[in-house]
Amino acid sequence: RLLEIETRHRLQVLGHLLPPSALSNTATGKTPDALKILAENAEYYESVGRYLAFTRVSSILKSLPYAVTSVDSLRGFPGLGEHCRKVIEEILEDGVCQEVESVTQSQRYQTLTLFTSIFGVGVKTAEKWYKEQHQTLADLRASQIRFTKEQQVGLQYYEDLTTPVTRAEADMIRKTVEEAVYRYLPGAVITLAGGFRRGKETGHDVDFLITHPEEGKEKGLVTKVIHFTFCFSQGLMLYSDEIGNSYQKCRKQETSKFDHFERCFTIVKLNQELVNAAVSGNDSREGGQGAGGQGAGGQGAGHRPEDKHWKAVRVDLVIVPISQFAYALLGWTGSQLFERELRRYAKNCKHMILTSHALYHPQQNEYFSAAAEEEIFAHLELDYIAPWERNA
Ligand code: DGT
Ligand code: MG
Repeated sequence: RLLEIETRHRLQVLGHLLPPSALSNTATGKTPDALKILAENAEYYESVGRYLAFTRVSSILKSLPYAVTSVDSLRGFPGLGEHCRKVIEEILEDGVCQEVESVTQSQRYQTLTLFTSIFGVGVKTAEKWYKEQHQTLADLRASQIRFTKEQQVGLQYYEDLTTPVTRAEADMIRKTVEEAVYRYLPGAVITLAGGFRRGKETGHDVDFLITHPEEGKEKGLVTKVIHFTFCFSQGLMLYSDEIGNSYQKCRKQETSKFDHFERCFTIVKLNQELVNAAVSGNDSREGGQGAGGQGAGGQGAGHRPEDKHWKAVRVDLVIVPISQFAYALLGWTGSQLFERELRRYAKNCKHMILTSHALYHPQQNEYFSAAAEEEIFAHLELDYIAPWERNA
């Protein structure tokens, strides 16, 4: 339940709890707190258990509406193991935790943090490159590595893709998506999900769910519509990876980690002049080209920065049949930790499997339909938790 507490108090709590060194760790442009650093480091050693243990405690601490001044006040906290206690105690006493300091100073941590921040690079690949003695983006660019298509664009637009996307930018992209979708599928419903739906002002990407009140009408939207209009015909698309719907109601799919919606992971050109104009209340758009508008053929971030009026932005488009929409909305609103905890609760406490498609009771072989998120919480016998309370 603590994970569900409103998180607007996070910074206040962190300011009390953590040393300036942890707060101002800008090695990778982030300011992760001490336990988050240990969580990341555990992830880099593929230790899922330790990653989750640190992440959960970190999230709980961030959500507390008061400052932590002694470890004793944390007695009885869910998931607070000996290791976390020691870290918190050391920080409270000395203002710094030696373990965290040595992790942040280690070359391995710094390199893996940098490499995993590249679009298309996971821990395994980052580790492999690190073992091959690469340490910087320049090393990678100068290497003989055969990059995947994702990694190529990840490196090409690295600066843009690691610059947070603002709400104004997300709104502008939404207009472009709407124009493309309504042209082919009037009556479609487009919903901004992910962190923006949780009230965050910035995100690393923009997530949209697209559905239609008449089930089946949404089929093929990605390939037939978005691909040819929103993307290539206007030269707005820098990268796209399309996947067809592969969902079938069956036990095997309900236990799969991934979802099976038709979707398109893209990187688009966002015209920043139009965003600036919209922000200053002077939206002079003509013809409605929200994203891009600079014509085809991106030169890559940083090519001629003074002439570059666009920004590469990651946009995920997920096409959802209306009967699964409530589940998709819940699954794609996040946060990732919130989703993980909710699914864990469903499994351990209710013996049900919750996915972005359905809620399923394997023993009773029963599916629970839901027309809105509220109904899913009711099926799980939980009070409704609003999106802005899901920032675990
Ligand atoms: P952000 O973009 O930095 O503001 O953070 P979020 O919370 O928007 O995170 P994001 O965009 O990675 O994902 C949004 C939610 O959607 C998150 O809870 C996890 C979920 N999600 C993302 N990718 C997938 C996927 O491939 N399959 C499923 N089932 N869920 C996903
Ligand atoms: Mg997102």
